[in-house]
Order: sequence, then structure tokens, then C-alpha cells
Amino acid sequence: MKEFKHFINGEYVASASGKTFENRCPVDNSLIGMVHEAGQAEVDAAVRAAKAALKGPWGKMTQTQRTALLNKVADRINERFEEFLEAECRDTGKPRSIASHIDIPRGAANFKAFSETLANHPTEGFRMDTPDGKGALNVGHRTPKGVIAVISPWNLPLLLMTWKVGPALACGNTVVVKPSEETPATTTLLGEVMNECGVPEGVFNVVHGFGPDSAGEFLTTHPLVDAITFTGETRTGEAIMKAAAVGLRNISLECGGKNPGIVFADCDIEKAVEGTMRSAFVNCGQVCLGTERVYVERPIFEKFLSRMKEEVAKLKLGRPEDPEANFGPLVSLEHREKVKYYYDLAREEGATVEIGGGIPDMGAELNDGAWIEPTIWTGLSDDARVIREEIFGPCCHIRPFDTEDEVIELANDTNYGLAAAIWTENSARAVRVAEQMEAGLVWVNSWFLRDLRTAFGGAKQSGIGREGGVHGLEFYTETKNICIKL
Ligand code: NAD
Ligand code: 6OD
Repeated sequence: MKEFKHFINGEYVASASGKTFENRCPVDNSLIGMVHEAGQAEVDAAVRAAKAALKGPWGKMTQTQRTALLNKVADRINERFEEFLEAECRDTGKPRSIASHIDIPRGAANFKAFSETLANHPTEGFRMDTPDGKGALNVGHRTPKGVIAVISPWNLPLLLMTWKVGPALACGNTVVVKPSEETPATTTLLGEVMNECGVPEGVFNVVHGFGPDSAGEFLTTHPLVDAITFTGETRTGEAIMKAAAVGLRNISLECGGKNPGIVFADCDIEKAVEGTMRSAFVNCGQVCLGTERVYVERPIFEKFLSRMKEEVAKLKLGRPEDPEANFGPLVSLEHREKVKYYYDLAREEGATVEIGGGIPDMGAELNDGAWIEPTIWTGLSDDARVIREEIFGPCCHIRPFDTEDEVIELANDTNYGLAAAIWTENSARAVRVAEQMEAGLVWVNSWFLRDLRTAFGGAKQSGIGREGGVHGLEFYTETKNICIKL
């Protein structure tokens, strides 16, 4: 049986308390292994190791040396691709076809993209006049922030963890990562890669456990943590923000969404169906950017709905290794309970279940897994809870609209503000509507098309701050102004 230990100061360590918890595979609920749960002692050791490493060889490296090391980490993940893929698919149940195109390659790429951004981004310089006529030079100088706590979720475990660890390390910080309790495997494996590549001890640390009264809380409240970057639910983001207030630590929060898709009658309907199928159902609907509210202009409503139903009926549920399968289980039985609760609530709130709505019969071998049917609803009112609350499952509600102004109002009528997708062949309309979306990310005629140089983050209750490209520099570094009197 596998054992997932903490990775502290370059070594795998067990919890002193001996406390462990189960890691189960959502495909069939089989036991993958036992995960050590960190107490205060392990979290303290990890944070102190990270603090000490800032003053060790890591802190003395040049930017070029750090970049070379991080490129090596990316290359090594790709060399060990199969192991990362296997581990990610076992923890999440997602199809290998998806993880091999999204999770693992992006997990590796995150280590390259930010070093390149950093190498190519200038700091500012201002020459100023002074009364003696000799002047002064002001030079912006970036220094690492220090020890960064990285708290990550389970839906894209490696990708979303390295999305933060990549820029944090590129900027010269050290990190303590607390991966989701549901998906400890790839973060643990990354420790081996760090050692193989010669990343100095203490630069990358991992502690396992849960949130409240466990590793997550111990880490975010640790006084030697200089900043906290978090991806997960909005309510958890609020708890982390409170923890960060003590000692005035900076935060970056990437939280939940209830994202709209807007399909205008002048769209290319096949493109819109293909994109909306992905945005609602890929990764079993467990993507923060996913579309749970679809608004379709009335003249094409019936056609769009019927094409979506045809495509949902073709989704092939199956084990990760099944080459035909493009739809896996939810991440856990606990999460299935939450999603199923919303499936039942949709009926109570008066939805017409167009397709799905239940738990599929997967046969004796898989029926203990966290399987759920991909689902489309129509007919809900705009104030239904199913329309207003994030479900994070493979489901969407499709509703007709009549005018551009009406759909802009509907799309923005949410506490969240993460992403929106607009489908139209009219470019003037696309820009006009995109500019009015209250969201951090807007896709036109696409979805989840990512350029790592661009800003990523949410408006309203979907988050605080932007990461990606130069935007991450604001969070991962302190900019110091050095004023030199001439
Ligand atoms: P979650 O908030 O339950 O957990 C995320 C992480 O926070 C886990 O590691 C968890 O152990 C930890 N945690 C929980 N409570 C904590 C506490 N009090 N203190 C410190 N750490 C704590 O989220 P999840 O269920 O893992 O992920 C799903 C959610 O994440 C959805 O809401 C989804 O929209 C969101 N998400 C957002 C983005 C984004 O980029 N905006 C990306 C992916 C997922
Ligand atoms: O692509 C990314 O960089 C990113 N942060 C994606 C987030 C997906 C959310 O589930």
C-alpha cells in the first residue's frame, strides 16, 4: 500500500503523531494508500526549513541559475510523465486522455513560463531633478517576498499547484504546499523531482492534511509565512483572508465561479455546441471556469438544446485507462453527495431534466465509485438556488433570451465573477458584450484557451488579485525603490 509522507527540507517524513487518513480512488472507491496528516510540529518544521532556505544556496543564485533549475524541473516532470499521469488519474479518476493533454503538460509548463516572463520584464527607472541640479536616479528592484504558503484544490491538482509554485520559485521565494486532502499524489511525487534536479533543500516543502484545525489552518496562521496563495472555494478564501490579516500578510485568492455562457443566434452553432460541451462537462464539470448557466438567443434555442442533448448522450463514461472514455467520476463520494443534492434540488425548484439527473449504473466493478450523470436542465427561474450557487459538477441550465441588454443583465446577476464565454460571429458585438462582463476572464468563440502571459483571476466573490505573466510579479515579489543621489 502506498504511503504519502510530508516533504520537508528535502526529505520525506512521517507525522510524529502517527496520524494518517485514507486516500481512495473515485473510480471504484478502492484504497490507494494512507496519507500522513501534519500537525503543528510538521508545519512548523516545513515553514522553518523554507525560511532557512532563503538564506542558503537558493538565495544566492542568480536569476539565470534559478531559471535553468526550474527548466530542469519542467523537463524532469515530462521525463516522468507516465508516473505523474498515473498518479493524477488514480487520485481524481479523470480520463488519461484529458490528464495527458491538460494536467501534466501544463503542470510542467508552469515551471518554464514564469522564469521566461521574469527574465524579459524590465523594472522601472526614473531620473529626477534635484535643487542642486545634480539629480538622482530611481531604480525599481524586485526581491522575493519570502516563504509562500500554497494551498491548492483537487480538480487539477498538479496544474493548479505548479501554477503557483512555478512563479513563486521563479521569483526566488521558497514554498510550503498544502495540497488538497483528496489528491496528495502528484505534489508528493514532485518532491522527488526537486531532489533529482538539485533544487536546494527547504525550497519546496509539502505538508498533508485538511483545512480547519489541520495542516491548512496551521500553515496559514504560521507567523513565519510571508504570503498566502490559495485556490479553492470562496468560503475557504474568506477563512484564509482572516488568517492572513494577522501579521498583515499578502494574499492571492482564486475562488469559485458560476460562469455564464452566452450563445447569440449569429454564432457558428457547431462551434458553440462543441465549446459549451467542453465548458460544462470536461473534467466531470469540475473546472472553476466551467459554464453552469447557458443563455441562448431564442431563434436558435431549440436547435442548440437538442444538439447539446445529442452530444451529452454520446459522452462515454469509463475508467481513466479506457481509450474511448471521455468522462470520469467526480473526485469523491463526498463531492458526489453535494452534486446529487443539487440534482434533487433542481427538480424541487421546478427544473425540466432534459437529460441525466441521476447516478448511472456502472456495473458491479464501478458502482462503488463517485459516478454521476452529465445533466442539462431547462425551466428554472433566475433566482433558483441551482442558478445562483456553484455546483462544480457536470451540469448546466439552458435558458432562452431575447435581447443583448437582457442577457448582459442575466449573465452579471451573480455574486461571482470568474469567467464568461460568448459565442457570436459578430466581432463588434463580441467586444461590446465582453467589455460589459463582470468577470476576470472572457472567452469569445473559445473556452479555456490559455496564454500564460495573460492575467488570470476573478472579480467579485471569485477572488482577489491576478496571477499569470507579469501580474504574478506583484504578488510574488516586493518592489523596492532605490533612490541614488548623483
Ligand atoms: P476547498 O476550498 O474546499 O479546498 C481548497 C484547499 O483549501 C484544500 O487544500 C483544503 O484542504 C484547504 N482548506 C480548506 N479549509 C481551509 C482552511 N480553513 N484553512 C486553510 N486551508 C483550508 O476547495 P476544493 O473543494 O478543493 O476545490 C473546489 C473549489 O475550488 C471550487 O469552488 C472551485 O470553483 C474552486 N476553484 C477555483 C479556481 C480558480 O482559479 N478560481 C480553480 C480551481 C478551483
Ligand atoms: O489555466 C490556469 O492557469 C488555471 N489557473 C486554470 C484554472 C482552472 C480551474 O479549475
